[in-house]
Amino acid sequence: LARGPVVPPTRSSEGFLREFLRELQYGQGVTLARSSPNDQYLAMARAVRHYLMADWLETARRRREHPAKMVGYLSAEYLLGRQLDNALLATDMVDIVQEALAECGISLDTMRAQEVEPGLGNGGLGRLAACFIDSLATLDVSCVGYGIRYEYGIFRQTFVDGRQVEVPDTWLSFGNPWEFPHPEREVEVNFGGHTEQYTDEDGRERTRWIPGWNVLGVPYHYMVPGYQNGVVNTLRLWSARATHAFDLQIFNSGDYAEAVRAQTFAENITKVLYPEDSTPQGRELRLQQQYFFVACSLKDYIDQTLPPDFDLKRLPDQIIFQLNDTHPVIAVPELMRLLIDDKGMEWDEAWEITQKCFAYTCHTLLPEALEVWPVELVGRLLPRHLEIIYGINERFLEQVREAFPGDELRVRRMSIVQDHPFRAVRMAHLATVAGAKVNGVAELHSQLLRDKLLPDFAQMYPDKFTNVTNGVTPRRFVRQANPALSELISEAVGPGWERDLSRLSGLESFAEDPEFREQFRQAKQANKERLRALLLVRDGVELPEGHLLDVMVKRLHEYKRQSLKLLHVVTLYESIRSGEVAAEDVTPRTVIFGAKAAPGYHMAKETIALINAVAKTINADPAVKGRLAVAFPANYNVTLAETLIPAADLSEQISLAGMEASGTGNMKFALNGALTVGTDDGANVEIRQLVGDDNFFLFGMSEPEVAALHASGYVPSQVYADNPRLKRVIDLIASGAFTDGDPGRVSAFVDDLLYNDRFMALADYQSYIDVQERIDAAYADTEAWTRSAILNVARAGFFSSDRSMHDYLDRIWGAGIRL
Ligand code: 26W
Repeated sequence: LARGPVVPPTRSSEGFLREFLRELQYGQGVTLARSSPNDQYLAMARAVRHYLMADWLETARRRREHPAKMVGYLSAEYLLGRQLDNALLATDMVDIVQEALAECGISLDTMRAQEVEPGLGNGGLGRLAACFIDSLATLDVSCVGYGIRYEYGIFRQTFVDGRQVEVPDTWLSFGNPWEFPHPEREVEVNFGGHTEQYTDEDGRERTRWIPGWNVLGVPYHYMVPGYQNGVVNTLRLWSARATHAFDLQIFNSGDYAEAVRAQTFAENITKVLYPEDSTPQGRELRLQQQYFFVACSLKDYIDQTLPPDFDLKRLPDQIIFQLNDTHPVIAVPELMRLLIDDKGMEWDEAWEITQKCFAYTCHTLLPEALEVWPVELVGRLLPRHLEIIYGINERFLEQVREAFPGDELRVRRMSIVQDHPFRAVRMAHLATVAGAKVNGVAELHSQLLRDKLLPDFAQMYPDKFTNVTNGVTPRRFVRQANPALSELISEAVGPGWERDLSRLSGLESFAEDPEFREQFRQAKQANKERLRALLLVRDGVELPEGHLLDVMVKRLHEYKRQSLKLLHVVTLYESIRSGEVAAEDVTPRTVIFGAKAAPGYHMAKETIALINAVAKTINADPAVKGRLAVAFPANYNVTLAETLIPAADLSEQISLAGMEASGTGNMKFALNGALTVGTDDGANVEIRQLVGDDNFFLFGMSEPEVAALHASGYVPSQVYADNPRLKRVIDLIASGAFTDGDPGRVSAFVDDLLYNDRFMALADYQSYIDVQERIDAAYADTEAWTRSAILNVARAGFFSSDRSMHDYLDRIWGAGIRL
């Protein structure tokens, strides 16, 4: 027994009950009779874990014994969502567990509700990382996800008088049954100090880094189960600890309080996730986080994962590190440092290896979202890395001068180190120079990346640039979030589509079947009822019945244009109030917003306050009752998304064209049978191409039109003056009609629209109102709408993150990664 493979517990409700009660009694130390729901949740989660353990150990053994090239996914964020249901689905244990719990008088739904989701990410980028590791496990690709175990994830959003107030996310305070700490695998990470030259035994001039201080990284392992395939990969999240030296200091100095303070200082590094998702603050602690987790990850891989005598010349055959945006890019000089300073390699050889070990994914087009780190800061925190970055830059600029003689302007544009407006390292340039490949996240984005964001680099390295359109995991976002639709799909196309989403195309012909359409509507209706029940207990919100459910959920950002959606809501309201249209002629609609604002993003917070103010006024006005309602549940997160998205009729994807890199919520909505109203932006372009113009509501300027308007000079106040309807709407807001008669509370919002409007909401206003009128009419034709909704599902199989992973394998990670 001791020498054989790990034997999983019996797969039956009796078997599970035994595991559960053992965990409850011996793990939690309580009897069933005296156990709290939290005791029960922790015990059952650990019992579920038992069923994954044999596969986890077996997967690890298989990967050790048949070493194939591995993907090291480096991401500062993983927005995982709740783990329990995911594990139950991966092990196909829902029924067994439900039955066992029923024996104890416990409901599975109560257990589900106990879990606080690990919110270790901001939005799209973090959720994408979570979808990708899910898909890699399902495809049995060897992958380790590396990241940070933040003690506090994305803040919990509350509203006080309609304004956002952030509350710390204490996700770990009731215990976390999903993680495995490995303090024995701790690694040391250095910071600060200085460098010095010395001559080694062979008489070679070398550099060494004399650090000023250090911390320890303790890995916490998470299981990443594939979908019912016996594969369990690993997510390795790092947590900062004080080095043991601090313990000694207590004895040496006798200053206990000072020693403890130092400990706190070290542990601050992984204390909290930065909640800014577009404007990097250039904060020292953030750079510490970035270096901390990549230094831990590289060291862990080289010293603990590779065989002890491994020849590092062959490193590129063993690993490809995918850089999820620029956040982990400090890994590039770190690998150079390891190879040169620690392993004694020459620069050219180290650089050749490094260039093959990294690939870079860019997730933005906003210039202000590109990270630059002040040279002063990098030099103080990572003096050796700064020297290496200068070394990389020097050799790179030589190549630029060779390729484009006499073009010093270009040299300055391309330099990894900028001089103006302040001396700083441009992380995107470093990533592009070092990466074997650079990819955008949707066709349009990758095109704009080449043409607008990094054109000099695309010219110099045309073959480096490629596209991989994002995707989402069908396990969580269809199978788990939408059981009603999932059942219908299985009946129509047979089981197994969860692992081959292209099979959704089999639904195509069912769009013509009236009986299927009726079942499809019933599934949507069931999801709406589930949402109503949730919002009632979660937010005390009572959703009206029988409405078109119009949903805009995503981070609050000006470029995403929640402001434009708000102008539409106020337009509907104003047209009923003014008597321009009779209330009974209006298609009943409930608009749901969900959005967190970065705590320091003033305009975003003003927009939240205004949405809440508008909602309050509209929902209290009998003149529009039953016709128009607005809901803004606080704290939109993965868990809420899983109930909201399957209930939606209309998906709002209304960013200014050329601004949203891809979007992934857009894909989740389409896969759940919502129709999209959207601009030609990000992955909307591909969604529209696939579902067809008849099943997509396109509006607004195209990216070239945006560029042209920009060039010709955009004057938003002129648009306002020229459009009487828009003028009435803005005037109504400006009058204080939604803010208890106080115009002061809306002036920042209104003035920005009229005199700045960087993202051209007013320019797209009329087009948006027009398309929404078409939507009202289309929704009234129930059969045609359902047909379109089914075709959205049938034609959206492309947006599985499994397909994205195949594209990464083909275009970026290359041969040698076993499938
Ligand atoms: C503070 C620095 C910073 C800058 C950018 C933090 C985080 C970011 C991210 C790039 C923001 C982000 O999540 N981008 C989104 O990435 C998604 C996945 O590729 C895309 O679908 C979204 O369009 C993009 O906005």
